[in-house]
Amino acid sequence: MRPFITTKRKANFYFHTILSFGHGIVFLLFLLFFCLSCTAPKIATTSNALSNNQSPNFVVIFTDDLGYGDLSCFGNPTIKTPHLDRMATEGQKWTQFYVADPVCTPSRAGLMTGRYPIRNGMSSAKRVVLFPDSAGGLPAEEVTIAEVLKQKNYATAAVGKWHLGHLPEYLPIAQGFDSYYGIPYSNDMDFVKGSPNYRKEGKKDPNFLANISAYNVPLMQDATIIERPADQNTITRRYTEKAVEFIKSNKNQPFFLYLAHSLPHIPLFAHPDFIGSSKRGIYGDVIQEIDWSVGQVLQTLRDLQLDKNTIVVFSSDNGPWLSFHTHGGSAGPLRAGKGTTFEGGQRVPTIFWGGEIKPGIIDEMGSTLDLINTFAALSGTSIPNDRKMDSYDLSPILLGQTSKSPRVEFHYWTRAKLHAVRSGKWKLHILQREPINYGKAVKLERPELYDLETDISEKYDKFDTEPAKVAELKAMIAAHKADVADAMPDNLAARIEK
Ligand SMILES: [Ca+2]
Repeated sequence: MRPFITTKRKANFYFHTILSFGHGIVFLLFLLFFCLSCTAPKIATTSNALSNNQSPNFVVIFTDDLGYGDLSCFGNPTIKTPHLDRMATEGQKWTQFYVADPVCTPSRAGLMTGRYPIRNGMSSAKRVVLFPDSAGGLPAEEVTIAEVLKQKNYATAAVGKWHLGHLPEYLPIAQGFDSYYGIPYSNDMDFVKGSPNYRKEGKKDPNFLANISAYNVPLMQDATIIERPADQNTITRRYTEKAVEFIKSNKNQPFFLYLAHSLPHIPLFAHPDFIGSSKRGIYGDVIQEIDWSVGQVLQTLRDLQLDKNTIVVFSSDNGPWLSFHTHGGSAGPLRAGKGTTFEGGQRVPTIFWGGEIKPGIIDEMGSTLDLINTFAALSGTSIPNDRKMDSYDLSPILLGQTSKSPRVEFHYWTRAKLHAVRSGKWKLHILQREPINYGKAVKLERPELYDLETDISEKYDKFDTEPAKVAELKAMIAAHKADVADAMPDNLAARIEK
């Protein structure tokens, strides 16, 4: 097995620090860290792993632009998601789960590394996400979930949308994945000039279907383009087949599958079997096909008797793209959507399933940032300790050993700016981007304070009546800004020179 640290310049990763015995203080700090990390979570984890006599498998099913209100089990009345509903009943449904940024690239960088994108160079004031003319990607020195799990020789596969760099040195196979099958950036990129305007046509017809030739997006196997334009009508089905094939061929060893659907990001496409299957137009058809796909993955795990030893997470990379009207999703009761730091942009429908997870509805805070630490705890691997991490171990709450999440705060970043902070039930906004799409961010003349427990829709500003809370959250913002002052420079904005 390829030792992951040497696959690229992973300078100063944790073992280096651990072995620096000459540096007494560092070693003492390590001992302290080690002792602290040996409390409840690690013990629990070990027993879980031992009961199955094998490290648990992990599957992350990540959708693109799916809103908080788009699944039946999160309240949608016209989209049917029986497989996800069953998954939520058998597992844990998390109602306050956040992504690291309200758009694709930085959100994915947060999930993969457990670090706010401002730290890892994937947040930029100049560009929102990576594009086909981008020269950059997730820096090589960042440590991904796949690389963490490679400490225990996990088989790893990325299937679907990547969007952390399409050049060879940034693709999944350079970031700890054994294989990659999917489209390297968004499915609306490489637009062919002269094709119908999706925004215009989609507003007229909830069932409008683009021609796949309007988007010259490549489908890749590892670092090779195998189809262009990708046939997006069959893409969800083919991702599913690849995912099932990977699980079957690795059933006898620990594996990590990252299945990142490129839908329901516009343009919307579904297999003919699903066209017209919902009352919600093509958007609903797309979600129902993704639901079918989830069912295929979970049934494969049951059939192979891997369900008790596999943790599956379902989530979305950001909120719904509201400017596409019926072709965008719904944030349910949450305010605004994709591109904003209101709840609709960053709170996503999330389900954990499998293994020893205790079924229930969790109204505590969690984040995709926490997956790397949680998976490390459950697998007995380590996350980097030579850099600042923003990841909490959620395994004690997943396993029912506690009802409290270790995450009690969240910082809302986008485009290299801190917009808001949440502590407990309180959220303070200092910057806002207007509700739909990518309008200019506005610095508020005075902050706005919302109680997210009694006011989930961020409607009733409590700034005037809670001065002490405002002061406390302002102090948190100042402390967090100071803490990220040593962040990596913008690695997202560089363009390929022509
Ligand atoms: Ca997205």
